[in-house]
Amino acid sequence: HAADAHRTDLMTLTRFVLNEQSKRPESRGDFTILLNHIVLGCKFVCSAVNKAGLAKLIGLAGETNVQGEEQKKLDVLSNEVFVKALVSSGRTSILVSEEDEEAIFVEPKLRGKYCVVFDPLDGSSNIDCGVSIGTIFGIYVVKDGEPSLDDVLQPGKNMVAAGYCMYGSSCTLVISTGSGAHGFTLDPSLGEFILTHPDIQIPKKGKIYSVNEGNAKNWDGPTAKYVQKCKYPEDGSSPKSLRYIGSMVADVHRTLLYGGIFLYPADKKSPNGKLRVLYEVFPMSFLLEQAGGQSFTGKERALDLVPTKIHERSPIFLGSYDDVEEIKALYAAEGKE
Ligand code: P6P
Repeated sequence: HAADAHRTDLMTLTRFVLNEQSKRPESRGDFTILLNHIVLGCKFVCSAVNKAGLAKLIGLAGETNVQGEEQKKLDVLSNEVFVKALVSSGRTSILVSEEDEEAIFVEPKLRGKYCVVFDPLDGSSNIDCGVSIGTIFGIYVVKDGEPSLDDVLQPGKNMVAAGYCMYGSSCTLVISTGSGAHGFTLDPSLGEFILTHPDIQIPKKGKIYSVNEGNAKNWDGPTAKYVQKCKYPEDGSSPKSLRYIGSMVADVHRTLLYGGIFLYPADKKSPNGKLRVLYEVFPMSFLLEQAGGQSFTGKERALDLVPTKIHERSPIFLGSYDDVEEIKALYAAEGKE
């Protein structure tokens, strides 16, 4: 029966990526090995995050435990796990982590052809109240010669893969290697990520806007006008709903599946917005474009931006194609004023 076939024909993330890579004659399995190490990190963090509450109770994870040892905070612990997993994969040359001020250059004997930029635990301030948080990553191929920061200061369109893992009611990993965005859910009994959302397509237009309204006082004209239109539509359509979790992975995941727009605009306090280009804006923009949506910085297509610093920030407007078109038109009109 079809149902049985579905139940027994488990499409794991590893199988899925091997299938994808087998279409590329030049691939030698390096990417699959790299991805397996990223997935190992995600499984570790998933387990640690799920225990965080209990750990707090019994004095682990960021507290002093029964032996009186200062336990590492989850974001520090997660960062160490990802750095160690990526270095030991032997497939990376440069790592950029939200947790490390400087880029990490892998020692020559362990170098590989990829650079990974990542936020090991984005939104970690939400851990204590149980709100979903996540890991976000993007992957570049190093240029020839000695690894240098130029290998990671590339526009997002040069990424060969990007993804996030959300630690929520279930552990969901969404990834793209350039042929669509695909969602996998961790089956804890198997310890495998199973394909549950093949080829995600974001609705062309959505009914939800997602922004921190608390910053409204500091918004520029186009953003203020756009949010006003969401709340008081001029064309007689019904107002959009506001959904803002304050954890980028959760807000973007909902946007990807339900449609709508996620905004972290510039404001007078932060002229470049808050979110980081390399390991928040680029990976999420890559995924949204692969799902048929788009991502805009207020000036240009987000993936065209060329970063000059590894922790650079940028405003971001991402989501359903038609919704982002509306805010692009408002910025274009401002440009003409
Ligand atoms: P605000 C979490 O701290 C984070 O980096 C993103 O995950 C989230 O989208 C954003 O900041 C929330 O920022 O200023 O609205 O609290």
